[in-house]
Amino acid sequence: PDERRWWKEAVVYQIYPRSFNDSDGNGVGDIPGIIEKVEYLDDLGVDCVWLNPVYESPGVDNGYDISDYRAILDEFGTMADWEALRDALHERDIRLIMDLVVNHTSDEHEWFVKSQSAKDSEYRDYYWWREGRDPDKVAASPNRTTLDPDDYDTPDGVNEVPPNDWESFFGGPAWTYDERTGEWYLHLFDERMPDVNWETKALREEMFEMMEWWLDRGIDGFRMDVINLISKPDGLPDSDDPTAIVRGADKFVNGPRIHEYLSEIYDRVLAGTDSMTVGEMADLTVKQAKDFVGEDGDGMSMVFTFDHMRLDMTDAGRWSYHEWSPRELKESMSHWLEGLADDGWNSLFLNNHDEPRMVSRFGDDGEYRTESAKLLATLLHTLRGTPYIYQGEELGMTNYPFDSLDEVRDVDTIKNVRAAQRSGRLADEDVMDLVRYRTRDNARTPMQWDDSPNADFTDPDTTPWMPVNPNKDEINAADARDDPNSIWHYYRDLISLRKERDVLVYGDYDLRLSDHERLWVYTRTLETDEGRSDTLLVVLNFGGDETVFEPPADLVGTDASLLISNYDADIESVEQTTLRPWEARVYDLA
Ligand code: ISL
Repeated sequence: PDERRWWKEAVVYQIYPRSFNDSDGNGVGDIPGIIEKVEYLDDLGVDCVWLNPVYESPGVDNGYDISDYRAILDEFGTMADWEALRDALHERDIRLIMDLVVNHTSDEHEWFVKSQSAKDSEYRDYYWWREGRDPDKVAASPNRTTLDPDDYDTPDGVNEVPPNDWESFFGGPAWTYDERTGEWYLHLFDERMPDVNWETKALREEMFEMMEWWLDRGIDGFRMDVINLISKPDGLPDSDDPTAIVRGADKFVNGPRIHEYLSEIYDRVLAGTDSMTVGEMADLTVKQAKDFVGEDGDGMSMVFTFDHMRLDMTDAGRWSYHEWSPRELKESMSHWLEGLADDGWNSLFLNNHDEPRMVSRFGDDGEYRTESAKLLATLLHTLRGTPYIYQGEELGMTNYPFDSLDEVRDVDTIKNVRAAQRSGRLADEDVMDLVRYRTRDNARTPMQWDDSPNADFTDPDTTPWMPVNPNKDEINAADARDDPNSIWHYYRDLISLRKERDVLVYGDYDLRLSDHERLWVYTRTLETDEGRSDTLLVVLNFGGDETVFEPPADLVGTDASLLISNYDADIESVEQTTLRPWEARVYDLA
């Protein structure tokens, strides 16, 4: 049964601070810049901000490489600025959740500096250090690693291969040789982002204290970065699937002690607080998700999962392309909605700072940009779960027209493209098409506030850290707020509807016409305390063609009004009708 919780009713707005608003004209967004825009967030009506990492960091992965968990990156401001942001949000009843990155730190974190210094350092086991292997023995073993020797450096005279065959998410081996002690350390991401060792009790204690420290500073919860990677199996065995996209995933995703660690986090830090926790977890089944977020789970509020973000890839992973279909999207998301209907809670998103812009990927960023952006918004705000808006989504911001790899800043893109080219999985002539389509930098171009030279993200004379999309003349917040028919106003209406109608939050989701190739049709139903039932019917025409909607027989003729739509229509009842390109309708059957 549905317990009321603030985070179920909330709409979350995700801020990538580097690209949001620059207050001091150095080309990089900052915390005072966010404060200037709190009123904007309040006008839009969002209830909670998820702030991407703002901690001290050398910036190898834009802040996901943390060198001090309790300090704010200079470029972004001071702790006093952060406190002022927290207060400005709270004054407007907007909550604040922080990114929690505890699978790895920066190599500049003092724990790693000490850990690296000597084998007998008391910090040695804060990370994963292992001896290398003898290449001849590895060559003879059945799980022979296929790691490319060009991918890792060992000094002259050191004839070793990495301790196991695991790969990094950014391409190449998950191990780097360190000359200081002649051992290798594990990193599932960049080599400058070593994985911490959760087996070490002292490390766990440090993490719990750090989380408490932030909660004491008045935050409302955490978005937990790659949280299902933190448990590694004993002995760090080779992968059983040498052909996997990221080799070793079968061993380090949802590792053996993951539930122990998360329950410990809950018991030690979160129990008794009203915090929201959202676990970023790729490679998860519905059944596994329940063990994290279900009634008998580890106490997390919700999961961020990625099945629907894989529909446009082949088995070769992110650096491949596969034509997705609306029906596959409907099936994939419905699988999660139905799977967690009675136990657990979903996050609703179609883009974030790691993904292309949703209107370019799942909508139409040309002729029907406005209509399709509104349709996707209708979907996200009328499904059962917590909607996440990624900055600029509410303007219908699009992918960036990258011309060459030189314009790309993202370490993940650069390394993976290089690895895919080297292994022959990606042909040179396909590189730029795929980069334009897929790079995480699509999400990281500056927020488009108006049509001035740098879109008012930074001073007109400054070169911003990422180029501003040239379409800022047509797509920007100032124009959108002046136009009552804009995507921005549509989001605002959707957000306020969720506050008026409990059925949008707590209502059951029932998929109708499930076999339809282009229409996504569902009802949301909530039995009210007075014994009435509140029902909405959502009809989405996924594509640029007109489509005939034949309502399910039991609904034909039902009295209805139009609650919200991206087109005008006079509705008195549910009838057969021809839907226009990307038309989205929410019928109120009350
Ligand atoms: O970007 C990806 C595909 O969407 C993934 O490979 C991504 O790295 C993975 O989803 C984990 O993401 C999180 O942790 C990374 C960081 O680079 C991402 O920005 C973050 O969201 C390492 O901390």
